Amino acid sequence: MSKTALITGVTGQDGSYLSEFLLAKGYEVHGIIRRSSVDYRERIAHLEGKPHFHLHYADMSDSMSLVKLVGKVQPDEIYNLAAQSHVQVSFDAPEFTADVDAVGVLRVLEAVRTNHLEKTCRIYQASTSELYGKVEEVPQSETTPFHPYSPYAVAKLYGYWIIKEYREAYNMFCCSGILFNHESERRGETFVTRKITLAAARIAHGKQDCLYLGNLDSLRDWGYAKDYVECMWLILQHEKPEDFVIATGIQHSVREFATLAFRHAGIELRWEGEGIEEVGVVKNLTPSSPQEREPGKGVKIGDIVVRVSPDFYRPTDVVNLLGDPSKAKRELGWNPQKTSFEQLVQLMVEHDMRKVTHEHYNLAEYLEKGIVK
Ligand code: NAP
Ligand code: G4F
Repeated sequence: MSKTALITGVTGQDGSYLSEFLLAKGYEVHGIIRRSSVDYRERIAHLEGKPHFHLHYADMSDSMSLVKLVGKVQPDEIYNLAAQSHVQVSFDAPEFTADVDAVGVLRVLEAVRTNHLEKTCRIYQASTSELYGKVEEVPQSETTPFHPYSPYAVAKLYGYWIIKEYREAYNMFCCSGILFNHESERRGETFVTRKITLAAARIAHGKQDCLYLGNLDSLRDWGYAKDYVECMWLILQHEKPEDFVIATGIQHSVREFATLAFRHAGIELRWEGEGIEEVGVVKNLTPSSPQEREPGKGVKIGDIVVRVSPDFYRPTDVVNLLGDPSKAKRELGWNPQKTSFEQLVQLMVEHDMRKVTHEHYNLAEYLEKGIVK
């Protein structure tokens, strides 16, 4: 008998990879989409129409839609990935963030209880390393105290605790994956990694002059999203409901990410100045770089291609995330370093080099044809 999964946030980076993963395992996959004036479903368009993939309209801020849908689908597993997931945006829209990211979790749990599925339905909650916020120890593990440091993190903290509460109060199989940053070619374009890889590709091809970033010193433990969705599934297959840190155990700064991304785009950078005055200058162009192939087009040695802008500073910023994935390694048998940092940056840059040069680039079509993984 195949299992039935319901994914909230199916149109997002993780939702699209998880859908592919579960379909490959033989699941019947149901996803929640929300009404929008434009259809923005390019990450899952290649799955639409497949016999075991189904989409339904609902919204995390609408309990009735969730109750009805859970009753209709009768899922064995729910993956609650839906969220206003951008930390900086949460400072501008804190109430919406709390409604979706905090109360939304409660609505999912209550939808399961209302439909009397609490004994059979397992629930995965997309918790986050942002819970550690103003970190109290490095590296962070399942026992590190939380210190949320943004409206997003505070909302996610409620999600974490309400999951734990329902596990203890009602004996439900509900768990948090405390995931550290994970990126991919499908990452939203305003998160720092994707913003950098797209800009490096555009700058290399003479389509953008300069990239403006915020805190270059910020440290993150970056992994590959495609590797991380496997863990979401493993957490729900574990014999008992528990929370797990999912991370690589390796840390890099935003500056290091940018240096490597530009290098893959054929631009060697050197950094000059400090703080708001810091700039990334073109030190060298590698022989295979687009500029070398098309003389006169694109950047030159000595050009400033990265600048710091206070627009991208946050009122409070989380600056030292490093996860300890020992428990996931030991108890789930998960390999935290399947895709290295270097491979991750390379695959994102290669993808964005193709995106900026192919006039008719279409993610949905490329996923369908297997050109983008
Ligand atoms: P993402 O790409 O931003 O996707 C978020 C998803 O949530 C989208 O499908 C979005 O739908 C949906 N959503 C937002 N508000 C909704 C609402 N009111 N009702 C229904 N759906 C709604 O995020 P992601 O990177 O895949 O992350 C998945 C989850 O993991 C999120 O909860 C995030 O907070 C958490 N997380 C992510 C990371 C990471 O590094 N990626 C790390 C730790 C935790 P639309 O397409 O309609 O906007
Ligand atoms: O890429 P970011 O926006 O990701 P952030 O804030 O770490 O959040 C992501 O990861 C969390 C897991 O820890 C998830 F829960 C969350 O949903 C999301 O997926 O920023 C990373 C760092 C920050 O310190 C930020 O200040 O990069 C710094 N940064 C520097 N310049 C920038 C920029 N961030 C963005 N988005 N844009 C910049 O120009």
